[in-house]
Amino acid sequence: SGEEPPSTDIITLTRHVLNDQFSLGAAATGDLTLLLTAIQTTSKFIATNVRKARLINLVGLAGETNVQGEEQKKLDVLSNDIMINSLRASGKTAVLVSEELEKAVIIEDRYKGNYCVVFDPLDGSSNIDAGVNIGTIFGIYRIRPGSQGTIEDVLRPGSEMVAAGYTMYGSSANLVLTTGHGVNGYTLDASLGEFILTHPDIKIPPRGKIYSFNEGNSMFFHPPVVSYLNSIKYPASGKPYSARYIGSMVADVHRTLLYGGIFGYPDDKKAKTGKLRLLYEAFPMAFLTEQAGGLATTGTKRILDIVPKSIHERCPVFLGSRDDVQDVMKFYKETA
Ligand code: AHM
Ligand code: MG
Repeated sequence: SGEEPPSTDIITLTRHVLNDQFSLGAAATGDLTLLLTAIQTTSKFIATNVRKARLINLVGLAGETNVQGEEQKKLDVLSNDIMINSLRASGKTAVLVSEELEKAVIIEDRYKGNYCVVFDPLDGSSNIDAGVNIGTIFGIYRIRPGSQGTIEDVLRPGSEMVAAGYTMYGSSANLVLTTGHGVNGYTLDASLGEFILTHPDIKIPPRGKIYSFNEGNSMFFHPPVVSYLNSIKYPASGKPYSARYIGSMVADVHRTLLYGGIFGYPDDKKAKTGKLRLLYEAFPMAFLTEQAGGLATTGTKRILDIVPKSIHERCPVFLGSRDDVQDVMKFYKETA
């Protein structure tokens, strides 16, 4: 029988997004496609560097010098730099917000475009040295009509994002994306250097069997969270949930999208507004989760409805399977 010939009709991320744009007809300019191309390039760069981090001494603290006497950049600093450079050079952005930078970057006229990108260049960086999955998270707004690109263009509810996604750097690099028409997952084919559609139309199961919280913080948790966790650990059915917590939001959310269940990082007596950042962690993940048929709440409020007051603010997060997230919300209602 011999070997199968290779497929000559591969669906790359760019082709897939372009196809979406074709279906929009005249409204589409191709700008978003070009912006996403820039994001793909940064993900390929970061994936490559995460992989060779051990070899070329990217692990560890920034400020160290290598044998040639060159300054070594920490992976998260490097990831931030490549994203800023590449997004600016795309000519499609007006405002950039990065977890790594205290202030928003306002793009100069020469390169200015119509989109704003909020991102965490390398989330879960405490996991880098152990070789555990990490990722890049991003959200995209279109600037408001008539705006020249100011911070007000990103201080808007997550429901106004036009696209969001993440790339997870694991055994392979997986880019998961929504442009508001469902969620698709792409896997980097390293030999082609392209993200190939491998997980079309991801849908979260309506109920899962896994919960994902940092329960080490239990002594600080508020009563609704404690009661909820007890309800899944000591259920009347006698079938408790399994615990899975990687401590990398991208990896924990990725598993939740594929297998179902619930991921939570609540506010508590110590972290008064939770830990995760609203703009470039909670919003993109909430957008993806809803587009996959799940829910994302602070416990009492839909995450995508929050209006940010500042670019680095935090918010409590519960997201995942619809029924599981509704269960948490019930406990919040009961104790209100
Ligand atoms: P970081 O942006 O400093 O990497 O922190 C965000 C990470 C998330 O990836 C993860 O969900 C969370 O912090 C884990 O926090 P903790 O170690 O408190 O459980
Ligand atoms: Mg982060």
